[in-house]
Amino acid sequence: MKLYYAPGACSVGIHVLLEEIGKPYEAEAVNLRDGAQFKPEFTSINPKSKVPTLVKDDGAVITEFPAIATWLAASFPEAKLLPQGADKLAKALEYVDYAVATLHMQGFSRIFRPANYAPTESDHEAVKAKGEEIFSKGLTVFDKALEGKEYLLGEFSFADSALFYVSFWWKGRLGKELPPNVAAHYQRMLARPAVQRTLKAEGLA
Ligand SMILES: N[C@@H](CCC(=O)N[C@@H](CS)C(=O)NCC(=O)O)C(=O)O
Repeated sequence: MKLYYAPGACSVGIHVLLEEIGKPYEAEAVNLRDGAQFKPEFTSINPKSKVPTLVKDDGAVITEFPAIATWLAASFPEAKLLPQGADKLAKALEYVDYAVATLHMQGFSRIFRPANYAPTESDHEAVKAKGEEIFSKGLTVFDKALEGKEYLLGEFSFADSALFYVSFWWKGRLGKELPPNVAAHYQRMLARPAVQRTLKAEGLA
């Protein structure tokens, strides 16, 4: 397997899952700042120009965080990343989709790329504020989901890697406070050897 990632990007969540699984894999950094994601070397693998991108051992390519995370969890059952039963699996996918499609794509994208939402610079602060509002509301939902639990499904699962990367962005990159249960979850994640290895490998430790 080969993971294309960018240090500290959402791909960090997939990197964590690969470390949790512990099977051999390659990891190649894509320099998003230099636009490497738009160059033919990368678009020939993922024409969407996005990380994470996973190339399987048979050469097939998987894109989109929820798809990669689900495939990894389902393909390596011994790592116990896949919640058992339809109800728990649906819940895990619900959490992953909320982290990726709402907190990341709707919230964080506004905070980091306000120009994509408003061409006029004087509107950018309002766009960022909207992004923070979406992100904060999302964290509140996760905080409630974590009540009385160590991990989102009780036991650690692939869903936790999605909450980890958005928590990392909020706390680790923006320096903002996480609500209490999410903060405790973030600390629990940081204590996991797989997370520590990932952060070190991405130069973020
Ligand atoms: N919906 C995608 C989002 C992936 C995504 O937005 N990745 C960002 C990094 S966090 C990226 O590759 N950005 C490069 C760009 O937009 O040029 C997924 O679930 O994987």
